[in-house]
Amino acid sequence: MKLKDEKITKAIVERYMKKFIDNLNQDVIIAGAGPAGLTTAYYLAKKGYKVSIFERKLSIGGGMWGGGMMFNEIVVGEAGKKILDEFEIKSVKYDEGYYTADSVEAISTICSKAVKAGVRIFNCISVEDVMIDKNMVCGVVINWSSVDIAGLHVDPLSVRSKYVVEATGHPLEVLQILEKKVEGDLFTKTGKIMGEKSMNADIGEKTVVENTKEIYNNVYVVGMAANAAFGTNRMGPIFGGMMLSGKKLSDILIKRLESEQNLNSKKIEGIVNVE
Ligand code: 48F
Repeated sequence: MKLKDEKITKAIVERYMKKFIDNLNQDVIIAGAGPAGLTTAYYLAKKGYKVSIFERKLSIGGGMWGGGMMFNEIVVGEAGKKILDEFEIKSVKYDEGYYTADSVEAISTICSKAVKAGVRIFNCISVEDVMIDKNMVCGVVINWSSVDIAGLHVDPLSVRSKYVVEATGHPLEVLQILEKKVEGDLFTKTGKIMGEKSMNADIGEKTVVENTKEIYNNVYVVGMAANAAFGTNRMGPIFGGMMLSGKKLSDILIKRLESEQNLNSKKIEGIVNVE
């Protein structure tokens, strides 16, 4: 059989378009495919929810590939090790409460399991704004990252979702936009983004899980973005907190999505007044 070049093109374009169109109305959209966003997405997809991630870069994985200062090993604590075990990522005990893993194995496995669980990852696409209806965030505005990099004046497209997750890490790209555009305050002590504090692994690892929560109507922060939003410390190349934050957020969102489903079925059965 002679391969036809134009058929290869048609296959790619048609299949991509189908994938894109099938993902225009999601349960959850995540901005950023770092370890926190990917872990959140994995647990949600495993429960059967429609989740997609938009990632600015060509490669997914955020800051995990490089371990610490490009020494490609990561450190996790006891709780983080349990998540590595769940993902079947090999870890080695270094000392009491310290485990190490190969960062390449860690992030490639998390990504692979997330995709196999049903997460749709759209790389090379940046989230540049959110959609808001009556003070409720209801989706994101996206564009090719290359449009932004080239400084082209090209209008974006939008994708709807019940919930939006800010997982862009240190720069808090989505929240920075949200802060400027929303009426009223963010759900922080000051009503504004509080900003990341300096490195302290012990505090940062604990607070990243505490800070994983809703920060504006239908918008949740996860991973490093959670600490940067709520004004606590960065933690450097210890990654258990990122995965634990993702796991916590998936639990919160699963509960919220389930209670919404229950309410909808009661409406259909006429138990609850639709008004
Ligand atoms: O930075 P990143 O890895 O965030 P994370 O998942 O993990 C943080 C750790 O890597 C590390 C740390 C803790 O150990 O301090 O830094 O919280 O991943 C964020 C991803 O978001 C992408 C970015 O390219 C990266 O892959 N990103 C950033 N802005 C946008 C975006 C945007 N506007 N749209 C889409 N993706």
